[in-house]
Amino acid sequence: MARTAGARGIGAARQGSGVAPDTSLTREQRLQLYYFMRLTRSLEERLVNLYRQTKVVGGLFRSLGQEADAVGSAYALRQEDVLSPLIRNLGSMLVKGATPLEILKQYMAKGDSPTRGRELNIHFGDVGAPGVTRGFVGQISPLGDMVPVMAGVTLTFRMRGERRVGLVYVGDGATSTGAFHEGINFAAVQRCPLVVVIENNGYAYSTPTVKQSLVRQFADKAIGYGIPGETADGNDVIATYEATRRAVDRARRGEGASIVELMTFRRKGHAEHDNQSYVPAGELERWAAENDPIDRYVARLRGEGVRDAELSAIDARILAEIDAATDEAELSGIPEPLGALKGIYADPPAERPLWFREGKGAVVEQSERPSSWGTFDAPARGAD
Ligand SMILES: Cc1ncc(C[n+]2csc(CCOP(=O)(O)OP(=O)(O)O)c2C)c(N)n1
Ligand SMILES: [Mg+2]
Repeated sequence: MARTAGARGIGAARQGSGVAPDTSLTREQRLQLYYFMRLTRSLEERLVNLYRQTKVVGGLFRSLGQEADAVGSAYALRQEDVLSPLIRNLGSMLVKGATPLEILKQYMAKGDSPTRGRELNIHFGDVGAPGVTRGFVGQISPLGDMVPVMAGVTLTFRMRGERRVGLVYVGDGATSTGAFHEGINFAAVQRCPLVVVIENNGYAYSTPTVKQSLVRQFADKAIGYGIPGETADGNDVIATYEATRRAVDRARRGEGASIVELMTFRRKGHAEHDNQSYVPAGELERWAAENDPIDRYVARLRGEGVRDAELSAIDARILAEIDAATDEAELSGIPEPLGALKGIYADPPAERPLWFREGKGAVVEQSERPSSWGTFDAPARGAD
């Protein structure tokens, strides 16, 4: 990725002994991949603590076991590229510049969170001019619908002659929607610089992948759209990065859309409330013991000469960062009720908008509502 370590505090790169890295990533960048995976996991663990204290508003979605797929794929993008994440792409958003403080405030629906308490979990975006914004689109819940949206976003890149790329994530379940098909077909035909990452994590809620599709691999669907498709090990952060990078480079060269399928496993339920009773016995334990993306990457880094002390220092820095962000987020206030009207009406409003119907519920209005309650506190038309 074009981004270099720095703002996030990974120490200056130092050359270690041991096996030479087998990709073009520098040592500093390889440590940064570790940093983002560990940050994702630790931040989600903190969110679980807060959830159990009832401080999280709404559901909590984990990406346990999928950190390599989220981080490695997003790392293949440049700052000016645009990413469309899903609920299991906290790691991708962190790579693109989302901060733990924003995430914590957003999950706790604080008044100064990115959506001011009006949306939940990681449903927020930051898009606009390249270089000014971080380039992640606010996600919507209907599965697959971000594919046509990102086909449109990347069509504008092509039409303006901008060498920017878009990346949209879909789960195995989302591939069964009409929106996925329409969006990817449009992107293919229009040669949009779009990378469609299919996160094949074994389940769509309680539906196993074998009941989702008869294709052997989701990357095989690419043939039907006339675009390249590749399957990679989604629990190997380097393999994920390299496969996505190939698709990103192709798109940037003007060669159009492609599919990257990342093989991974959802080790938690759909959300925290889901006890995964439908998962065969032993499957979760097997993935945790044999195919944890962070454990695998740590083993690899050690083989390349990274010392445990370096990794522990990164872990300690992450913990301090999350502790500070949690303290700050907890101190933030809840949203003001009338703040719900901000951004809904023209600013300044042309009329005093009411959020209840005048003349209804008269008893409540007389006895309980303070004066001006129910109206946005704005001058009436012509007041100036
Ligand atoms: C069109 C549509 N149908 C159903 C849902 C309800 N729903 C939300 S997430 C989900 C499962 C998604 O599975 P997958 O696409 O594999 O993503 P994963 O959760 O595994 O990351 C379902 C059925 C929805 N949001 N949109
Ligand atoms: Mg899935």
